[in-house]
Amino acid sequence: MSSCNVRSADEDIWTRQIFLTQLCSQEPSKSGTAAAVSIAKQQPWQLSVGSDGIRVMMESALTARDRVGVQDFVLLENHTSEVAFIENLRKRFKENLIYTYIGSVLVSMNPYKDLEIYTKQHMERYRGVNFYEVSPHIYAVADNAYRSMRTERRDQCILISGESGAGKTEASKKVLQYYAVTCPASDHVQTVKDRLLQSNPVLEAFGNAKTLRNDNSSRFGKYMDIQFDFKGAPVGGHIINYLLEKSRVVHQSHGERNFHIFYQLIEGGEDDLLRRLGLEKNAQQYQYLVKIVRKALSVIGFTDDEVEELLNIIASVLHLGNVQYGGEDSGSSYITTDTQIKYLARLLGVDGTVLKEALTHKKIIAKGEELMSPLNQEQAASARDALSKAIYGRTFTWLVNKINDSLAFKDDSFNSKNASVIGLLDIYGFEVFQNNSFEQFCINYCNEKLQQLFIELTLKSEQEEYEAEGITWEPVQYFNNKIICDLVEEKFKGIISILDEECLRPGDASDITFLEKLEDTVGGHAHFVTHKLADGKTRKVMGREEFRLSHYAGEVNYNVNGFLDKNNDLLFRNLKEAATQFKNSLAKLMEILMSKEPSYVRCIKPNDAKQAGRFDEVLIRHQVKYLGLMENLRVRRAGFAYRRRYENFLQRYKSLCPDTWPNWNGRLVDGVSSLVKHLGYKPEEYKLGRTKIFIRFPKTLFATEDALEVRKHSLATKLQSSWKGYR
Ligand code: AD9
Ligand code: MG
Repeated sequence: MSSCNVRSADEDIWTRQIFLTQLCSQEPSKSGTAAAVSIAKQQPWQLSVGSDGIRVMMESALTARDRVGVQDFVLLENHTSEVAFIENLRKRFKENLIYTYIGSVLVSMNPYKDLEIYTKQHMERYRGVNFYEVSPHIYAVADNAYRSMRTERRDQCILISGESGAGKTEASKKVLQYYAVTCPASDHVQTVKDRLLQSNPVLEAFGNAKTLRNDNSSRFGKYMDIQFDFKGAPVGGHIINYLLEKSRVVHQSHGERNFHIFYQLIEGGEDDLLRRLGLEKNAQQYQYLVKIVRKALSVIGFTDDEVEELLNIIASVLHLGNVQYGGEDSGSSYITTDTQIKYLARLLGVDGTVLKEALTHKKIIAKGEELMSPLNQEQAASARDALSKAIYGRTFTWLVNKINDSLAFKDDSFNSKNASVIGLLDIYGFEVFQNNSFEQFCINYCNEKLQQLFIELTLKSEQEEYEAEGITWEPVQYFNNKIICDLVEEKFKGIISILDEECLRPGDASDITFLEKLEDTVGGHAHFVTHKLADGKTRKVMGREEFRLSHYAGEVNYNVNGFLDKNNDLLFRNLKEAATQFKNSLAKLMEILMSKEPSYVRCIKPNDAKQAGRFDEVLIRHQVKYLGLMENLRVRRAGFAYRRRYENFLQRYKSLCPDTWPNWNGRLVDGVSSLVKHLGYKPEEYKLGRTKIFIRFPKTLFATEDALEVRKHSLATKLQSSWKGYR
């Protein structure tokens, strides 16, 4: 009995196919077993061939396709059927096959458990190997982007999208790890690799938190450039961060937590450190984590003093949170927690009296003179919160800048402008909560922009490919979410412009007047709804402080409470930089991404319970819908389901035609042409482009695959007899 040491059914089917293809391309005169053994020796996988082995392998290769589904959705028989799409996902998920392609787009299901598919051996398997010759994997995407960058000298970007908890951050870490292990290294490069890798635990400690949807939710968006030199070694990096959810510092919804670093510090800080910071220990649980973060900070190049400073600031924010107020009869406020002020003054290096005044008064300018006007209890508490948020936000920016300094290109002999770049985008996923505020509005707007980019670029590149190959095709209808992007960002008439205008307007501007302005300006828009109906009546199902946007991913009700304050940060009033700044930085990001060749990873969350093995069909169908996967598939299939370069096609199927077997020496296109004619392809079933064959229907390809199996079967029977003879 033969055994084939494979790790999954998916790999099984592919390794078998590759094995058999190679077997068929051996010289016919060579003994079958000798051929099989020599092939097995060249493979990374273990293969032992027994007397009835080859026959068994082939039978299972055919049935495996039914069991594990297709590894590229374009090969689905019924490509317009959502049911078939979901069924394929389900089959594969059950077999722990979390990756599936739509052409070159990778669909990734979060397994919620550790799979043995990220080992060094796996990395090696994907290194320099053709996309289609190995089973789908995030490493294949990483490797493909790397090789395109090297061979075509074109900057690349890998765009990872999906809702909160779908696996974006994990995917981006896998990509980074892949480059760290497989790219060439020298001493300097090793330092860069270490720093790139260590930037993750640091940013996650300060920028991630437990939410209802994800225990390690990124509360900021991240775009990271990895720079490579002409040898393909990573020599630098740069991170751009987007909109940290600062409000989490002072408020967390029920069941959610503050940023990880606070717990790591309190629960894992050494006793004398906590004493210095005026903090009390809680538990031992995080001892390990705070050490990881400290180690990571030191790898990145933070000095001990800088780490201490950073922890001082984190402790200050904790102390600020404990500052309490009392109220005077006059309406002004005073601080009741003097110990906190004592620690704060020391940690922040400011005078206690000045700090107290700053936390209970605001500066106003009257008749050209600066005066301190007292705040009432409520105002003082929000000034305190605003200070906490501002300190934390600025610290985060400082941290990112420090990481960027440490990742910056140091080698004078090489100009960073000559570096090739792979960008990695891991941005917060689309969010719908019970109560959605300004933060969700920005996050979901960002997702709209990315979806638009996806639609434009997938369509564009598909069209470009047909054009380059000289193939005509019919464009596909799809929902273009530009209409929603415009609703949010259009100059003067868009939601952001109206919000900015209200922030700038002196007098009685409030969240409610903002909502009223929205109703006046965009009230008739097909994707915008409030409680007010066109005939003046009210829509009962909606609150009076809400507006609803019909996003491409679903409907979200936003509560306008706090929109003005958050847009126009209370403490550092800089009216030109508010949601507009976010809008501009997103526009810049789109520019960066457009200038690169994109690869896509579309992450899907299998259930809301964060559990392994649970396939929640309703939830998954919703994501398939809003990620536009069916549209993506339709576009991919609009012309042709399958395409392959002539040399690869010929190599795989040449044994099926006497003209091309064992070798074809003429022009590749002529070889392919003879081959498909011999196979009986009808003219409407395929087209020959400049470098590739395009096949319209999967069934044509399956028939060819089956023919290949049959041929191998008969060859195997012959081999089996010779195997017996050999023994
Ligand atoms: V958010 O928008 O930042 O809230 P992400 O980033 O999409 O979200 P994340 O990558 O953090 O989600 O994944 C959530 C959790 O799912 C991880 O903490 C892991 O426990 C789990 N996960 C995700 N991908 C994998 C994987 N490939 N293998 C195993 C995974 N577990
Ligand atoms: Mg994340």
